[in-house]
Amino acid sequence: VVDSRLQYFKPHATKIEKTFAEEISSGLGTNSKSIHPKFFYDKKGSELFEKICSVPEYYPTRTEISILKKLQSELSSYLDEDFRLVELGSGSSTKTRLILDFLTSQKTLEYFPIDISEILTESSEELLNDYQNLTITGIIDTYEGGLEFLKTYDDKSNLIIFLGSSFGNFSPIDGYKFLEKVYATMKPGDLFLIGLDLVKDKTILESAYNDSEGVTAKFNLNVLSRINDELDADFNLQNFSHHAIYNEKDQRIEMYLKSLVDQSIIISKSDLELKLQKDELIHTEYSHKYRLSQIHDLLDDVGFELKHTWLDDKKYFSLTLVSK
Ligand code: AVI
Repeated sequence: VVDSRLQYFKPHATKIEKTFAEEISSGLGTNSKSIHPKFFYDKKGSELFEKICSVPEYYPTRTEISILKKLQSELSSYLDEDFRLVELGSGSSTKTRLILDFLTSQKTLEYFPIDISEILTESSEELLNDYQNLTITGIIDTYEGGLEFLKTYDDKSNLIIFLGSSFGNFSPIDGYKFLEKVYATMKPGDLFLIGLDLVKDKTILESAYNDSEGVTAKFNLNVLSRINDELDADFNLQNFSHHAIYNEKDQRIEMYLKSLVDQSIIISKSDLELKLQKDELIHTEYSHKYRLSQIHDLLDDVGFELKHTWLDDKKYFSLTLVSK
């Protein structure tokens, strides 16, 4: 029964694998060294991210959940009779359950999760067991690849959701291009729901990315283990530390891996010998925080029509619904 309700597509599998070695080579083979945050999410990294979501200091997940609970009933009034739910960066789909709870209560829903991590297959099977009124087309790909694939389905309208402030991990330029891509994929009447973290006190922000259990540190360092395993490299994780600070001017958490010694690392599959000095930083992530007016201006600039913004009581996090 489950099988007939589930299918997977990996539209650009070979391209994704090739890109890893190349992107590591170009990111680390320059003076200002960086590793793109999309590479955090191997199986172990995705599991660590799930753990981050429940550490006490990391407020975004539980805050977004509290808002999703509020908007459940209100969202229905914006939706067509028949539509498809598309999720960008679905991960474990935990938060999606809050939306599925009410969208599948009356009729069958088609769900298209898009995620670069294989975690998608596990979460899809769990969802099908828990929701009878659900069919799933899982797309294992980048956001862009998944959106491209979605374009080939023009039978019904789409509600595209992008939760967790994952948008904040883009650089401003890439973020803008991404929104343009979402907009271009949408048909008139399609809806886009985006969850974004808001600017707040620096101490709250820095604690969220420096949790006392050290889960964020493990998550950050895990990308080096991944490079060791997949690209035949010899990073010694003991020689690095996690470093996360809030840059008030640019409104973003900046996450780095700091080299604790002078060292040289071989990354065989990227054809690279990486030399690092003591205290040198490898940039691994930006996590931008927004003011409400900036969110509205940004979405408006791309061409979206604003429908509604929901907030929590402390105004820590936002969910904004727009249409094309
Ligand atoms: C996935 N993304 C929105 C998380 C964030 O808060 O930027 C990733 C993360 N990095 C460290 N903690 C969480």
